Amino acid sequence: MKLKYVCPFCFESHDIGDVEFACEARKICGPVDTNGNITQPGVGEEDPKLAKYKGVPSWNGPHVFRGKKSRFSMPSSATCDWCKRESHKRICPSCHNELPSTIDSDEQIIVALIGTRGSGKSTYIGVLIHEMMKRIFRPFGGTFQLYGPEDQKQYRERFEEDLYIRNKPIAQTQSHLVGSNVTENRPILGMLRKESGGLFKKMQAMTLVFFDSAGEDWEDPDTINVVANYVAHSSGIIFLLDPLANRQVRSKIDNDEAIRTSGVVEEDEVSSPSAVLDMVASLIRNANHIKETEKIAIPVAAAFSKLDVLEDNNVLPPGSALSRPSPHVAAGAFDDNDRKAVDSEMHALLDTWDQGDFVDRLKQQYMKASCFAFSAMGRAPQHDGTIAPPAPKRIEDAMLWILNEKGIL
Ligand SMILES: Nc1nc2c(ncn2[C@@H]2O[C@H](COP(=O)(O)OP(=O)(O)OP(=O)(O)O)[C@@H](O)[C@H]2O)c(=O)[nH]1
Ligand SMILES: [Mg+2]
Ligand SMILES: [Zn+2]
Ligand SMILES: [Zn+2]
Repeated sequence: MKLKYVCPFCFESHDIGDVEFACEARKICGPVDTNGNITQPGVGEEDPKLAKYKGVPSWNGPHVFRGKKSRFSMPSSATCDWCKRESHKRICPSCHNELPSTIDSDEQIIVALIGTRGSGKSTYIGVLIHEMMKRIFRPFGGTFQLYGPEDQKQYRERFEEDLYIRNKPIAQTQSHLVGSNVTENRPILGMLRKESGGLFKKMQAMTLVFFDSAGEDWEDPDTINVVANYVAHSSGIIFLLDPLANRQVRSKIDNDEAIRTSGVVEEDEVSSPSAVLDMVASLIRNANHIKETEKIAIPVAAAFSKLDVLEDNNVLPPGSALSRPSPHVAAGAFDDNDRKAVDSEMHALLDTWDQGDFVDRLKQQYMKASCFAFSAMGRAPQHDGTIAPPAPKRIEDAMLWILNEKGIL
């Protein structure tokens, strides 16, 4: 039984019965006079919470009210105190976004994506969601769909149109918070449905929540609080690193063009991965009251992006495990031996790149951590900046590992 839930939009945690409702009869609803008659049907109500979330000065929405008090379950409907009509539209008491209808029943998996500017987060989410819808879960007896129309719209506008239609890289993600200005950066929700194994097959459904943070959010102590809740409540962390940010790696690559078009933000310009890793660990420790001496139980995948550039420029050792295609989907099962081979090869590479301390810190802070490498696009953008439709490599590995660690595959 769920006693708490985390809003997938603002990542605040609430008791299961702590929910508000928005009137569904907006056109006829309105404030009432002393006799209980509606005075101005359709005027709606100012909603400062939703306005704050969306980063706009004001927002006019439907009337918001509470239902009967309930401690151990979430009420499924409530009666509007203005128009007396029943509403099933449950909203988060903190941000007033409409909660998914499965919030009180299905498991929710927040996948926190962390990485400094230019590490490849937006491209990763854009291509991963596409691949999850088309291909990745099929051999596991599962399907993945975006949750609702707003998720579909946001996915199309922010990711799909650039990557798959206009064939250009995604623009730098804006921070949620610039000075005192908030801009909306709505997480994208998807539904993973899967038949459980065993004798009595049962349909499992879970909501996957992806939040595309801006690289800057992880560098600035002022903005970090925005993302603190999000990492603290995550089921898994995917920490993206751009190997090309490392000077040692760049010195091994003659192809300046590939480095230029791959949008590299050099290591001196952004916080070091180890520093971000430590900062994230202390955010999680503070929020979840975990002692310094204890390791954090959230699995962390340290995934190195832009693998295509390493491959095409002979940075990888001959016979490299990273160059092999990802085996999990073809096998219909998570191949842990392959995961271990990739992990140890990445450790060896990081040692030669003077980044061995990163792995040490990772293992010190987190109980379960593993290194991965992938390419979201499969190739560097052309010299005019355009990209061919993404042909990803090993993009599923980190995600499948986290789901496997959670016992979902
Ligand atoms: N070669 C290559 N380049 C890539 C790949 N994925 C992303 N890039 C390049 O990396 C740049 C940054 O990618 P983004 O996905 O925007 O990175 P981000 O982490 O979202 O960056 P911020 O939004 O600034 O935090 C893009 O302009 C791409 O050109 C890849 O798989 N291969
Ligand atoms: Mg981005
Ligand atoms: Zn909320
Ligand atoms: Zn009403």
